Amino acid sequence: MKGWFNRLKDGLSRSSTKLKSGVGGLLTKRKLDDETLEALEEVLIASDLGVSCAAKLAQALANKRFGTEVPELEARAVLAEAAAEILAPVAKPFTVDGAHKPHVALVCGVNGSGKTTTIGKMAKQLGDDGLSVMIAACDTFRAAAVEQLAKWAERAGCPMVSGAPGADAAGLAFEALEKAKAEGVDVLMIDTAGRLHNKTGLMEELQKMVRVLKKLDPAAPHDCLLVLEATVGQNAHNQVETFKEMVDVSGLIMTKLDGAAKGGVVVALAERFGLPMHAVGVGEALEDLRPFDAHVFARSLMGLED
Ligand SMILES: Nc1nc2c(ncn2[C@@H]2O[C@H](COP(=O)(O)OP(=O)(O)OP(=O)(O)O)[C@@H](O)[C@H]2O)c(=O)[nH]1
Ligand SMILES: [Mg+2]
Repeated sequence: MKGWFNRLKDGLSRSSTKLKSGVGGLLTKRKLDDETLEALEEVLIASDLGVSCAAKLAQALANKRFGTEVPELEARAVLAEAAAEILAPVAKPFTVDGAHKPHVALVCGVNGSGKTTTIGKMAKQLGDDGLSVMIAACDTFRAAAVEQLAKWAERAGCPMVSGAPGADAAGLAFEALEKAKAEGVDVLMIDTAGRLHNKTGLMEELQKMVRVLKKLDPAAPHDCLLVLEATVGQNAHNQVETFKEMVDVSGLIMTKLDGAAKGGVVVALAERFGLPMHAVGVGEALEDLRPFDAHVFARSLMGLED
């Protein structure tokens, strides 16, 4: 099996290829001047890093090498270092607080962002770490959702609580927490229906789930994870804002970094929201979701070796 660094690097290859050719094209046989720096910022913005991060990264390069000819590889190394600095404060793995029995993680996000798959992968990984996990299939909206989650629960070897199609999601979340408490489970992961920000009904349902969980444990949910897919690029900003208005988003998970040249958005989100980035996904397999590492991510994004 390839190491995680290679998986991430391969996954991010669309993003890094774009950055590599952009940066390389600018720096060949010319000194780093204001014009080049401005063009560099544009390349970074086009790679979804956002205006503010692009300026920071370009400034980092200017500080080191203004007025000199910079070999492309060195330039990318400096940019990666500056990106890693922005990412470092948000690189916090998902942790389970043993004081909570169970630690409740509510997982939300727009349609198809990767919530169910991510829960499956996390359940398996947490189980492998020796924790007992229970999954609540509170996506009662989509008929095939329970079946999909059941497959993951089986793979992870953990119990799943589900209800009839169309059942009240909040009621089911309540039942699941009751059961998880009674059984002394370590972690309860709650899958929810994908929602679009314009569907107020579904958004309100999410708030209702939070309210109902608090009846059994005033501190629950202890985590509210927002799953984002990288393919949406800049739209991820809107998604974070919308969900933050509805629930107390405690951390992010970014999936599908393999599917888009938009990996730079992770840096922009880190800078703008400062929310923990718990994990990143670069594929559909179990081992394709891993804790987020600032250095490794930044180097991979810039197409560099570890
Ligand atoms: N390439 C790639 N595909 C992924 C990744 N994560 C999830 N997927 C795929 O994306 C599709 C949607 O994932 P789901 O987990 O069903 O997404 P969801 O958010 O639960 O979707 P809804 O419940 O319909 O809102 C599935 O085919 C997953 O296998 C990833 O990191 N990379
Ligand atoms: Mg789902």
